[in-house]
Amino acid sequence: MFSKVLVANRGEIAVRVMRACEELGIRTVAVYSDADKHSGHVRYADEAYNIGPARAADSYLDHEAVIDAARKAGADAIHPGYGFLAENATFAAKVGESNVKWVGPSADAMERLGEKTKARALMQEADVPVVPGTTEPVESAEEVKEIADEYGYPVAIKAEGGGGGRGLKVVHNEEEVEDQLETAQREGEAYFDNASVYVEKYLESPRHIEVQILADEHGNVRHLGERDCSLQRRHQKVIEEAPSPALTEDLRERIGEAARRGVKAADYFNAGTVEFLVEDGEFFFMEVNTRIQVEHTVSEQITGIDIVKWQLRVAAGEELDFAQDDVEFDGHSMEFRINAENAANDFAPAPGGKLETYDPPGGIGVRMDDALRQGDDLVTDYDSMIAKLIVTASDREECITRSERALAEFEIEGFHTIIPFHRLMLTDETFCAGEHTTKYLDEELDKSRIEQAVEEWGPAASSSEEDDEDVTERDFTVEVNGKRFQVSLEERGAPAISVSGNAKSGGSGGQRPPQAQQNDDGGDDDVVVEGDGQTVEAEMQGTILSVNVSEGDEVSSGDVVCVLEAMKMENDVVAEVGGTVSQVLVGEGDAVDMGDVLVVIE
Ligand code: MV4
Repeated sequence: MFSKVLVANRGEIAVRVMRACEELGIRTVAVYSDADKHSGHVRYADEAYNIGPARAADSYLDHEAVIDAARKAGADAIHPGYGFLAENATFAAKVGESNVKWVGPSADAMERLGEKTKARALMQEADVPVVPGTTEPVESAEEVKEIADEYGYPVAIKAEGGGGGRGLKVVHNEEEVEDQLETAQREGEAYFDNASVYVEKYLESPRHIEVQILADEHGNVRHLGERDCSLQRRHQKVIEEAPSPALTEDLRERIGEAARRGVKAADYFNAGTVEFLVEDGEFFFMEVNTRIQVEHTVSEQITGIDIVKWQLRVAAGEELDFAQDDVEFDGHSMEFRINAENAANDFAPAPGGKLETYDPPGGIGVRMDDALRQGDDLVTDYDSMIAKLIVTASDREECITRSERALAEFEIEGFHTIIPFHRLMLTDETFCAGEHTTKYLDEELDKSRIEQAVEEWGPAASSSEEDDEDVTERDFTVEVNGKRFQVSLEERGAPAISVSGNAKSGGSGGQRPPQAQQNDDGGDDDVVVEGDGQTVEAEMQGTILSVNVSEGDEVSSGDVVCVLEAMKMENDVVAEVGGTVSQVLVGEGDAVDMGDVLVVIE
């Protein structure tokens, strides 16, 4: 086994890999850019090297800088995580040449599967169903039309180097062929330095199903079941789960075996993912991802197999020690990507900010993969995903209720996250029924429901709309007849005042600055209290059961002025100070809001 591994990545995946190293007794080396000087992966590692400026091209993507750090550290292997250099065959080859082990497939296998038409031909050869279409690049509009005539419109024109929806053009009729072909070629050239394109029959509403593979250098290939990643927004996955709610046992078995066959035919080793489109009970190969993926976690949860540890063992030459039949699937798991984005504003990434509160959930079935701590500054240079919540339970139904519980526990303050969006999905009929396809978020979900969810579960909406009105909100913990209540009091038209100076939480006689007070229920029974009397206020919403004082009465501190029924309990409202009752503003049976003035004592 290796003695020291450099992790050429950042954030949660760097920490994930280091955790596996830790358990295997391997020392860990972090690399970081100027933007990540204080990031979690640097904190976690045994040693760390600055590899350049914030710009990824000058740091995390700089081949020489990464290899140089490995040399300085004396690392014997490099794990690339996902993204950055993970699928760069040139870099993988360079690592090998520098006598450091690449924790991943061979550069040759990466190349074989990186070009889409090559991969399609290879899979077809291995008897893996591919989407009907070409296994050779096409050059002319005539060729596209011929294929479309054979399979029928719509067809997809895809860039050879494509991925993530870039360089994918859908053609609905003959008139669109010329333009779309040109666009696909142009995008392929611009994004992937490769103008070559090919054509497939376009499936209108497929599910995205991918199979996790582990393979060693001795010819053993195992699959760890499928993941369903159909819930995507603009080609970004948001929730992934295993197993898929859309597969029959028979389809599951066939798709898993097809993935094994394909990977075996490619002479592939290490971890990998074979992606499929599934529609009407049929599955079609789409592409292979030659790296660990963000959502590997859900496969780990239902199989109990540590995929990252196996990546390291396989790279060190070890043989997989379990047969396909030994892989047992147990329960259901969902991964929620916690992105710092505002779902109500087209998922705009947070502009930055400090993690003022970070209090992740715990308890049975809850796994957090993250790299941050409360107080950290948000690093927005690379990715908006700040953490992953992975929830596991005995079946999908329990997984959904457990996920609702876990997401409700999750407290993050300082910027928006997509937690409200996840909570919406867990109440969404289509998602809960497991009937969503890859089109669902972009084409079917009503946007106003997202806005509602953010309003309901997002960061307290107080600031922006109400700031100009001088609203001070103060939180109190009160015990009423031994029961604990958390209340927030809103004070309108008042200068900000500190809690310690003015809060009187026990009774209802909180002192206000000597100026006109106004309650804020917006109703027609607004009360203006003149002068500098002591107000007795309702400390929660409820109903007045009885009023025990009249105007002109003398009261002493501790006297009951009225009884308020709230939350099914009768609460005595007492005077905090003695004096003369100058105003009684409520009567028996009145409904009052928290903060309403009940009685004034001069
Ligand atoms: C397709 C397809 C339908 N038919 N190919 C999108 C990303 C790229 N890697 C492949 N993609 C698709 N290819 C054929 N022949 C539909 C998609 C697609 C999609 C696939 C997986 C997950 C989400 C998606 C959203 C839109 C389109």
